[in-house]
Amino acid sequence: MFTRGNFLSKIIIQFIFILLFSSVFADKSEVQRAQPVEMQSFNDNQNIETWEAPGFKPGTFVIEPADSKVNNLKAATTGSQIIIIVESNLLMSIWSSLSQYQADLSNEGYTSSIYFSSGGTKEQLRDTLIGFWNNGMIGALFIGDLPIAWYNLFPSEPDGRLPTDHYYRDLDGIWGDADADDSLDSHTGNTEGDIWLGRLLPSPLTYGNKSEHDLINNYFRKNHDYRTGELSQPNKALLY
Ligand SMILES: [Ca+2]
Ligand SMILES: [Ca+2]
Repeated sequence: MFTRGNFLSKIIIQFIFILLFSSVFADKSEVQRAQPVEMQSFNDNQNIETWEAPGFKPGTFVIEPADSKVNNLKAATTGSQIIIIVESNLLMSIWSSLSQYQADLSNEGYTSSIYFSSGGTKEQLRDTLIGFWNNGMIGALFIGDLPIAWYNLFPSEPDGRLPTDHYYRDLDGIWGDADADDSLDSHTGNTEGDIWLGRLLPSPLTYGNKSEHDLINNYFRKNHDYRTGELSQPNKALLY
């Protein structure tokens, strides 16, 4: 069952994840002087409505293999597959970073495929993931403005809605929306996560004059440096 306790723990884990990503987006100089206070201000500055994916424009759901646009991206074959889904508008601006990321994953024994997507609903995106999962996907990375799922944890409270990516991790559980207000309100069946999921969502962030693709490219540069031993994580953590 989707109890308040386990849901809250998942939400907290997800927000820690988001906060960690927010710190990795920054330049090295910014990370060196980053303090918990700065991370907190990132969270406080968010208008909860902006989590509706501000650049997201609902419309016809499109998802296609990226190699139809970018010819040096590799397609997954077999093995531990990772699926990377990129907002269509960002694809061409970050393709070299994606190519490096694929090479890094390959060096670690993973296969990966990149898709670009626009429009559609959370249900369509989750159905797509179910298809990938049935063909060996172990995890997925969302980049850019893709549909966000909301869960109405406390229906009687005005701010009872929270975004949750667990919707995209639990692919065989049953998610309900009894009052059809587009906010989930029940979660039953096999509620454990079936894949891992990461989301890089730079559109709510402001950092100097950096564009969304600047922030993503900087993130992947640091990701590559970390995977090749050029960059290490400090022995610090944010707990609350
Ligand atoms: Ca499950
Ligand atoms: Ca609902």
